[in-house]
Amino acid sequence: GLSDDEWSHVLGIWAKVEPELPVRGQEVMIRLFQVHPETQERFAKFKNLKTIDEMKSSEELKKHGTTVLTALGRILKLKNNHEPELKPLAESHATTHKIPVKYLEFICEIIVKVIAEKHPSDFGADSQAAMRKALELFRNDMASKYKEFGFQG
Ligand code: MNH
Repeated sequence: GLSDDEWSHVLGIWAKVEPELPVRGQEVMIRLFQVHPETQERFAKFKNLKTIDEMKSSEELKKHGTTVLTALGRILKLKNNHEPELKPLAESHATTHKIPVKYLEFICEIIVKVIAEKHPSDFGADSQAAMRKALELFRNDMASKYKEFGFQG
C-alpha cells in the first residue's frame, strides 16, 4: 500500500481535479481512443465516433468519462481498503466488458498525463509518483480479481 503521506498527495491533487471531472473525463477518453485506437473498438456505443469533433460533441462520451473518473475517485478515497468498490468493477470488466489489464495501464498513464498538463504547479514529482503508485495498486488489485473471475486479463 501507500504511506499516509503518499495518500495525502493523491487525494490533494484529486480534490483539484474533482470540480472538473466531466471535462477531464472527456479528455481522458478522447486521448485514450486517439493514442490506442484498439480501445475504442471495445465500446459498442462509441466505436462509430470517427473524428475528434464527433467525440467532443458526444454527450454520451462525456457522461462516460465522468462515470469512469467518479468511480476511480471513490476507489482512491478508500485508500488501501478499496476492495468493496473494486470488486464489482473488476467483475464487470472481467466478465462483461473483458478489458485487458494492458488497457487499464493505458488509461492510467493518460490520466496522469492529463492531470499533469492541467495542473502543472499542483502536481509535482512527489505527487506524480504517489499517483502512479496508487494507480498501480488499483491495477494490480484489478488484475488479481480478474483471475478470481476466471479472466486472465
Ligand atoms: Mn470501464 C463501463 C469504470 C477503464 C471499458 N467502466 C464502466 C463503468 C464504470 C467504469 C464505473 C460503468 C459500470 C460498469 O459497467 O462496471 N473503467 C472504469 C474505470 C477504469 C475503466 C474506473 C479505469 C480507470 N473501461 C476502462 C477501459 C476500458 C473500459 C480501459 C476499455 C478499453 N468500461 C468499458 C466498457 C464499459 C465500461 C466497454 C461499458 C460501457 C457501456 O456500454 O455503457
